[in-house]
Amino acid sequence: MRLLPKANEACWCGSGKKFKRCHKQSQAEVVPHEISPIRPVPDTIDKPTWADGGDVERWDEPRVKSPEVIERMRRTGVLAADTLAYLGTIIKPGITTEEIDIAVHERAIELGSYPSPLNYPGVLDPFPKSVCTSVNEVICHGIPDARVLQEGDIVNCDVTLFKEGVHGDTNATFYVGEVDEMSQRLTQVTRDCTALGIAAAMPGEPINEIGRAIQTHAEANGFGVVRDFVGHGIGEQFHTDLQICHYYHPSLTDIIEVGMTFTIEPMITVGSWRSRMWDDGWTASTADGGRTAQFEHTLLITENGPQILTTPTNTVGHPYWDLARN
Ligand code: HM4
Ligand code: CO
Ligand code: CO
Repeated sequence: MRLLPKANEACWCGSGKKFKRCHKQSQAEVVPHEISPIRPVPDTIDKPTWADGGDVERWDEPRVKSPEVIERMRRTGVLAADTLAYLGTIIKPGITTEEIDIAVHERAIELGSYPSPLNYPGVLDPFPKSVCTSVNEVICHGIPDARVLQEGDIVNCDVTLFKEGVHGDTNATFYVGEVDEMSQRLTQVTRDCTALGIAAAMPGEPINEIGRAIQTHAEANGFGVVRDFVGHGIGEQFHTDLQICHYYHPSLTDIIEVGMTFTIEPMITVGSWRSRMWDDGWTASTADGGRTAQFEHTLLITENGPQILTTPTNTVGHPYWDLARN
């Protein structure tokens, strides 16, 4: 199913104009801008191994967490969620992605936490900023830079904080001013995919039920599911070996257990789900330049089902992804 018209076909919005004379113009590709120098973190903050140039330490962390680790993860999860919720109040046309980074960096420190992405090793260079900001066709891991957000853009902000020896990871896609109907539909379907994936994370079920629920809803709406990036186990490590695919993968039959903590973070596309990497070694965009959206939560599996650990302080009981309607 193809959702976008060809350049000379009528625009999807019903204006009667050709697509290329109408909404295609809001599809100018995102290009790299200047990246400012790395911001320091005071010595009073507890840091992960990579903060000062060390490697990511990988070890055989238990998938089922102790009650004591879970309590720490609850506290860090709320701080990450509060930081993301705050971003929802400052994202407007005219702000740069670097200003979003400054907000996260300063908040993280105020909260006594380390912004986990900062200096995280990659295939080329370490990630140079404190948050990922992914605009329009950028799928994930966009680096905050001098680009000014334009009316009609969508931007995903992915916040991970490290405090008390554990990480909390959450993201949301925000509208920059008013956005076109297709972007609204994409964002709403992605939010629903995240909710359906979370609802499928029941103890005793195979882990691939999560991706099945997400893929079914995305494809029923004519959208694609990114394959190249997955959800992950999380705890004392930012990313453990546990992978959560957002599409149905028949061989991933590990059973979801009470006490597991992992993220669900589907990336949904208007067009092709295939990705391309920018020369910076981090920024992943859609291969066809179509828009993409994402939402993420850190979850704890309980006897009764999934619990969201990345719920902000003052909106308990409200689905967190509603925050993206700013
Ligand atoms: S690095 N966000 N995310 N994301 N990494 C900076 C910001 C980042 C990731 C990531 C989703 C799944 C897995 C990973 C990962 C190793 C292999 C080093 C553990 O990096 O698994 O990294
Ligand atoms: Co994240
Ligand atoms: Co994540």
